[in-house]
Amino acid sequence: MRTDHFIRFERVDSVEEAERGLLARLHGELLRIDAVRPDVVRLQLSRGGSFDPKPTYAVCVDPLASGPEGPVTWRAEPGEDAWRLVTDELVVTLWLDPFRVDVHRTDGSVVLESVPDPEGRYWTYATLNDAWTTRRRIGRDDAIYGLGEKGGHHNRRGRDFTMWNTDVLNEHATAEFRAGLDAADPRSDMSSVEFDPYYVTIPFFYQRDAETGSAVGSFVDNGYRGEYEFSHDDEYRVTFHGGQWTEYLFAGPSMASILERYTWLTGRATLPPIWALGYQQCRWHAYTQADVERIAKRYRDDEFPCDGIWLDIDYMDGYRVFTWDSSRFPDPAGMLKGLSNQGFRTISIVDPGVKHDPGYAVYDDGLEQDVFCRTEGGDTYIGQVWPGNTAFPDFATPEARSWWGALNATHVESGLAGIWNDMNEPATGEIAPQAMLFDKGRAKHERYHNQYALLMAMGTIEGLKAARPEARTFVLSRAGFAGIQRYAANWMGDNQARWDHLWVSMPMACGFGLSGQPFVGADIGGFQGDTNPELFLRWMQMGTLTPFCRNHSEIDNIDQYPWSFGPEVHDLAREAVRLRYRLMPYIYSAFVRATETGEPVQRPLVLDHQHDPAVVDLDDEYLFGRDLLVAPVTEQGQTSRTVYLPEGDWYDWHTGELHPGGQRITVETPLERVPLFARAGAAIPMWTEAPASTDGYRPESVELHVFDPVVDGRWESVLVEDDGLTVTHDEPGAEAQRLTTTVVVTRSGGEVSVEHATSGPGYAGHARTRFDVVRHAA
Ligand code: NBV
Repeated sequence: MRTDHFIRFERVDSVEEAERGLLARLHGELLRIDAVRPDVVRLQLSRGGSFDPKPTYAVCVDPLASGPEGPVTWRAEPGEDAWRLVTDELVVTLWLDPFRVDVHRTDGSVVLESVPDPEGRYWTYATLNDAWTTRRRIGRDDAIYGLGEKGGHHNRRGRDFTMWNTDVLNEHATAEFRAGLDAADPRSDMSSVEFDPYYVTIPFFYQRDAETGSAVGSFVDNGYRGEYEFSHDDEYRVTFHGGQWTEYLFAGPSMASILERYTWLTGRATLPPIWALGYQQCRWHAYTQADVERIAKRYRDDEFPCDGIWLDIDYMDGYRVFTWDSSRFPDPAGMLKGLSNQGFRTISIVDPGVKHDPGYAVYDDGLEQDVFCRTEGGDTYIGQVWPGNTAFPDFATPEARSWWGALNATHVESGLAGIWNDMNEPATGEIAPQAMLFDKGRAKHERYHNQYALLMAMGTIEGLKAARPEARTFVLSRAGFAGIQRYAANWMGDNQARWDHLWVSMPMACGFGLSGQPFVGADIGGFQGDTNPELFLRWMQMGTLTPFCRNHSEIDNIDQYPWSFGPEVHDLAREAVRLRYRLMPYIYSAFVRATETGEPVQRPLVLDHQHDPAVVDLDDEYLFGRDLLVAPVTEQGQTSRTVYLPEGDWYDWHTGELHPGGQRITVETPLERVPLFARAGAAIPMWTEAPASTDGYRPESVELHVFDPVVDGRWESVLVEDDGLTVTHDEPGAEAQRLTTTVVVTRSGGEVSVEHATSGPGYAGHARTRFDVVRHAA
């Protein structure tokens, strides 16, 4: 029997060579260190003497199956003081007494170094009341990136973060956290851009060494509440309040390679339907069918491109999920058909909470099928959401996921194109969620809380695929966990109509992108509070150059349609949206790359320019795809701003002026445009015009905008074309129904040449007969 429940892992009792690495025994527990890929290792510590076979649903491959490089070569080196696990790229040192783990690259550079406590004792891991803590070395000027959706600057160094999916604007959900903070702490103000925690949890981060610019990565596969403390001078600490310690360490040194490995483990986004990349019209408002039809007609009359019309909670009958309010929507199928005839897709919100309402079919059936979460005493757990008392599907069970999938499948039979999942932190209003147990009452709430949205999206996707096996799926989720990119896009929840919230959506989107989720966007215009013409326009100009582009605002706000602010804003917003549509082939190809490599669509400059110290803290501009640099206007009345251009040469999109990189320049920001630059050497594919929507748009030609390089070299750009809607692009190998065009721009002895070659079997409906090469020269 244990007498001390504060377990300090102080000494290793024995070590042996195991299937893929080392197996050690210490303090009655097991420690496994496995070679996953040449530059990735996994550390696992047991509880109660055995390993948790599936800590979370984040990892979707067998980590011990071969990676893309083939079988990993490794060897175990026994020793007196330490055992070593050596791969082609890593050396893991397991020190026996005192126990600690250090990881180095084979060139001796540090990946992880354990840090002793103030008494000089190394525990590496310690558990107290089931909470694990580890301490490691960090340089004072090292940068930290990732952790998914977090507020504030994209370099997370100097701050502490909590991992607990939270309905940010719910004062009950945030009370405990806020109470623990000093009133002067910016994170105690729910409207602050540093508020923490947020809706999404992704326990994955990068540490960039200030001296060498090299990066390492860590992903802790644990869904319990956690804390990352990056505010200490020479060490960082990570704590998880339950579960086991399962961690993947990535040696880098490039951030791109770490991201490739991380998304190999947790999966990559599936290719979205092309309409999901168009402009989306959303608003929380008690619309009637006639209102919705009027808005759609207005977009078409105004020749304002738009692909998606969204329905928020008021389309339902008393907030009962999977119902329609028939007084306001007398003929949903007819409405959806009419919208679809005009080239619109319609997306409806579906919250997880099922109204506690005996007699309501979904509730009755859920009870009968036993798919709701229970309390310890066996009651159905009840929270408070829109419909009042609400039951929550137990998405930890496959039965509940399938049940939910089938409900979604029936729901979209009306003609809905996609599903919008809100309140899936899960948000339970005034009632704390902790009494909500999972897995038929067998699992504590804490084990699944952060995974709730991920599991919900899994169920939704299962249903959507069954309903329309040939179609790509689209789900937008507010909450999420590592791996959410496999099933859903994320929007950044309830932001505010404020300039600082416009700014923070950049580092937030980049944090998502670096954490495996490329399909993200903020509510354009700002959700909470009334926007104003200038803020709305500037947000549209930025939002149209982000992965997910949706105008959304809260009920009772002033109207926030593009036409709500007079003709000038209307025209300029339309110009911004038209540019997005003209760039669609480029944006689409960037998404294809994201699905293949994990490379984000919107990303901080540090990802592509990791060794440039000038971009380490730069987060008021970003790259959109590989070749466009966007520097939004983030302040009211701003008429110019400075822009840092990284290595390379950059063409001002609007004036054609060429600027060498590696310098900060000042550019004018008149109301009609935000600074946008194209990389010299790039070939940016564009449609020749902006269609009303992507629906049925099959142009005869695509323009290849070539930005002439001014130094000798070779540049490659890739365009992928397919039908944009079905899964035929995903057939194996050469069967994939798509066309891939590689454009090679070469400059040699001052001469620029452009060549392009297309391969692939094509796809149904392909109409392009030519490319028009448009040259941009200095
Ligand atoms: O469904 C209403 C809103 C929705 O518009 C918003 O986008 C979500 O983030 N929802 C939150 C619930 C109400 C929040 C105050």
